[in-house]
Amino acid sequence: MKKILITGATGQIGTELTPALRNKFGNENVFAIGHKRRPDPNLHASGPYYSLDIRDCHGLETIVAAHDVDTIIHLASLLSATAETQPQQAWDINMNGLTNVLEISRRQQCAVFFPSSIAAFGPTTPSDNTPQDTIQRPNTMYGITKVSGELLCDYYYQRFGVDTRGVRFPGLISYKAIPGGGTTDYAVHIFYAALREQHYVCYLRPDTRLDMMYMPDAIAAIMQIMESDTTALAHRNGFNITAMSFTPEQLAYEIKKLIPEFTITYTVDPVRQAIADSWPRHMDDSVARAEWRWAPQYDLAAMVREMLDSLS
Ligand code: AKB
Repeated sequence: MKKILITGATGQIGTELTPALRNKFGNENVFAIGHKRRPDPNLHASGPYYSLDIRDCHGLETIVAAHDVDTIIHLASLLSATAETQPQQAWDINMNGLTNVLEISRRQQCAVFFPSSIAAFGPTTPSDNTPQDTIQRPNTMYGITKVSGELLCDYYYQRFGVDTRGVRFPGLISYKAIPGGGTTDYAVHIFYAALREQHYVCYLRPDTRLDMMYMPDAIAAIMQIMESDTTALAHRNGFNITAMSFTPEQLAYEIKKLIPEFTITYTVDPVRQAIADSWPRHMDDSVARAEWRWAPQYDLAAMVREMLDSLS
């Protein structure tokens, strides 16, 4: 990685990944692409920023070619809950965006990072210790675009030699950027509510267990897999990775240890609950640990402490 382009740079991951990559590779070598969301002023001021719809293949290729980009980190996509409200739009953005990135990478010889998700699994997948290679029959549009994306990335590697790599992210938790349109967003919103109102109304049932990860571990994972020796990789795309797995009830209990007056109640949203119920409760990420030494640093207690410290 020398010259890196990040799509979806104004989203939850991009807001933290862009400065991290700029620190490491130089501001002028990291090109941030955003679209609908207004960029953080630092993102805009610290290096090159372009506003572009990811479906604009010609516009994207012009930027890649003009700057000799060698790596594309493709983060732009609609998340699970939003995708259920506009499934055709989600297919268009998620799949045509990825197809553009892969075609440009084939022509311009770029490596590609594609984030898949726990959403690439479905209700018939074993939900405890979900294996790396298992049944993938998701029943959400977001999940369908994620499993299709994994397959398309594998195809571009096998057929055209494009250096594609990727992971299946769980819910990501960060104090720097608020997520939008996801099913796991509650695990970020709860901290703001705990500090402001000492109360949170959760849209998932108290016993809904899902995999989660604190953002510094997610950023480290992207850098690590993109810098790993490809000869050591038997898999390339869709590595299971997780750092912790908890229910809303367990997260609330951990927050209560530091804010004793905090309370939680539940008003279940049937759409997001059905999505969460179709996802694994806990993935087995031993293949990523073995192939490129994935090792998260944050557990539930450490993440809660840092989230509350940073937001107060
Ligand atoms: C979502 O909830 O849609 C995302 C994800 C798990 O991919 N955070």
